[in-house]
Amino acid sequence: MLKFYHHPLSPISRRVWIGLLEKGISFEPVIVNLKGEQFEPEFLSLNPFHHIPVVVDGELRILESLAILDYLETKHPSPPLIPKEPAAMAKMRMVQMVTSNELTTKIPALLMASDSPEPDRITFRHIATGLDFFSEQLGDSPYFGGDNLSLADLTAGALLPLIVRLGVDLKEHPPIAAWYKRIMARESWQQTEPDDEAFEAWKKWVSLIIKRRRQQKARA
Ligand SMILES: N[C@@H](CCC(=O)N[C@@H](CS)C(=O)NCC(=O)O)C(=O)O
Repeated sequence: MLKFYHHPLSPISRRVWIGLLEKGISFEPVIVNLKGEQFEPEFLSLNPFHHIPVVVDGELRILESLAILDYLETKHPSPPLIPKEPAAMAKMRMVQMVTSNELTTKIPALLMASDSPEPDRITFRHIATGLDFFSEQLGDSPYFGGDNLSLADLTAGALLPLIVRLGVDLKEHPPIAAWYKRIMARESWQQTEPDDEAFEAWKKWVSLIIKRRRQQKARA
């Protein structure tokens, strides 16, 4: 059976987790404790960059969440999560890349801002630009790929619950607020949503990593 190395609080792993559930693929979950297990030789032999998610399917090992999602789609085409029409396909990939490159990268700043009395206007403005872009891509459709769920929804939709919890208000972006309600009602999102206690633990743990990295940089 396919092995899925992940952590329930990782928004990047969650894209794949939701994909497995939406496609009804059986899998064996392996939780990687990110307080150090990712640096152990056994895990580094799967991913030398010490990142989750990783999928092992028979002899095949796949890292990088977007590559894993493409693999799952090709191997299990039903229900389809990649639109066939060229413009819809390009839109899907843009939303995935903007989520990864423009929004996920802002999580550390957002997290630090949530504990600070000073509002981090630059980070919030950057996120608002991302959400405006998403609104434009969504248009009047229920999902980014049109009437049906696509990998764009999985990728953006695994991150948004986190940025909302970190203080981003979707009120200014009505199409995204409506889309957010729609995806959060799906069984696969409900099943993968961390509770408040887990979220607070995640916040503490990531803040610690950020502070440690800053100290290491200052010393170098
Ligand atoms: N580009 C990778 C990024 C994966 C990633 O950054 N994962 C984080 C969790 S959200 C991680 O494993 N962090 C542990 C570490 O950096 O040691 C992907 O899309 O799979």
